[in-house]
Amino acid sequence: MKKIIGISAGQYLMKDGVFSGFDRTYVNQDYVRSIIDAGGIPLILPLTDDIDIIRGYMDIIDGLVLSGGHDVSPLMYNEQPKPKLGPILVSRDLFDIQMVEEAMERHLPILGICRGHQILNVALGGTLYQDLSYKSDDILKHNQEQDPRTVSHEVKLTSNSILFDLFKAHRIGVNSYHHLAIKDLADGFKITAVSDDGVIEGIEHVDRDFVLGVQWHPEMMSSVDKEMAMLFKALVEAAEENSYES
Ligand SMILES: [Mn+2]
Repeated sequence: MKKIIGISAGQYLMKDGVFSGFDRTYVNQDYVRSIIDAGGIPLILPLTDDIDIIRGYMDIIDGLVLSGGHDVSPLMYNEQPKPKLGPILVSRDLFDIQMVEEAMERHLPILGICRGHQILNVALGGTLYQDLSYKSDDILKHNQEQDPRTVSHEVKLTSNSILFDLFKAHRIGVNSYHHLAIKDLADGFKITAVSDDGVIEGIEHVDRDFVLGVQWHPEMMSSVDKEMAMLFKALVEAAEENSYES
């Protein structure tokens, strides 16, 4: 049977239409398509604060995608909010952090995307810049205003990384939809992709076969970019090859 890849869902309050005022669980279709194209079974995992449900998710899935969404609350890494922090959803932060802890315990492969890349770092003890301007006043444009399938800026890949093995290049083009970035890297991770302004755009866990975060959105590029699609294939393959018995 094909491997089941869980995708952490976001949640937002409907502001218009018949269902205005109702919370909606969602992921962008590109995540679903990317998992299907990679040969996996996508399964959307709605947020909950019930640990038994989270553990139930873990019993079902073979790999985990942490999807994009709200800014991460700085309270998750013991900092107070600064003025440029955007909208947060603390219930989702707590959900994602518990998902990471449970998935790590079970040695599941994890792919964190954008917010997922950030929360992966926070869940394992790292910190974030609440806005790129708090890192430096000389940074690249990371908020893309063109087709999401196209390249916005480049990143340098480090050798001896999953990303370098997939892309077989020291520089690749990525899209960019973030104003937060990793500040202090969590223990156990190495940096595998950096933009020219020093923003950490890729991380990998050194003790696991496939626990990886990317600051860009490969799922949006995977329909037109073979290597971006390969990243999802690598996740599904990691799920297939995972022999860890919890
Ligand atoms: Mn970027």
